[in-house]
Amino acid sequence: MVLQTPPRPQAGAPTVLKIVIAGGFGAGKTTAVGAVSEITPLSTEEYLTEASADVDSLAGIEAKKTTTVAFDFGRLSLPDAPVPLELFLFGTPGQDRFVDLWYDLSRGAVGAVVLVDTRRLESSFTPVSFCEDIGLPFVVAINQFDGAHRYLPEQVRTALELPTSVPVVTCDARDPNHVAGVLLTLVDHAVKNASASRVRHAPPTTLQDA
Ligand SMILES: Nc1nc2c(ncn2[C@@H]2O[C@H](COP(=O)(O)OP(=O)(O)OP(=O)(O)O)[C@@H](O)[C@H]2O)c(=O)[nH]1
Ligand SMILES: [Mg+2]
Repeated sequence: MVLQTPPRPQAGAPTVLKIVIAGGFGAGKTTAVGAVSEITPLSTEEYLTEASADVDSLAGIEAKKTTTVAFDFGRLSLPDAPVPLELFLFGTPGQDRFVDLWYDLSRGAVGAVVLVDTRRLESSFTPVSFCEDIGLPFVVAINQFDGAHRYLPEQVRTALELPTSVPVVTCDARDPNHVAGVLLTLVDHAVKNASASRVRHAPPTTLQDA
């Protein structure tokens, strides 16, 4: 049997990165993937029913009719980024009970955007802890819903007990330019994180360093 080696990436070919769009129930994950995707996004929306009313609180998002039950998928090419990029976006389901899926969706990802709805900040704690626990670089993007109080990024950082190394930005998840900007912030953060960890784990260069 002849084993075929995979084709080498061609010079100038975009770097393909997998990115997770995380966040609490109703934070705007499906909206963000749909806003920025250049293909018709794959979504797995199901209607909310009375059966979930006790567990999936709609306080503040009473107009919400559906919820993601598996994942969202979208794709975004950024040929003009400093390094041409092709981003594969995977939106998670929001509820904590889907945490097994969060693990599956995060496999091989370079990082995550954690979308935050400040009216329901408590729903952001689990996705933030999840990223911290599995060592997935992440940025926090405050999705500024109409009528919601405008908290400063530093206030949200304090409330979520985030170190200064984690970027906190604001966005409107319905705006493709905003979402693309957040994604670039994440890629930049993930690259810096990877370089820092390479330096931390670099083998000693002299015996004295050992
Ligand atoms: N005003 C406003 N509405 C938004 C924004 N982002 C999302 N929405 C609305 O908020 C609702 C929830 O958005 P989704 O994108 O379904 O949220 P989600 O995080 O995917 O929700 P789950 O998958 O159920 O966890 C929808 O009705 C959106 O139209 C925003 O930036 N501003
Ligand atoms: Mg969704």
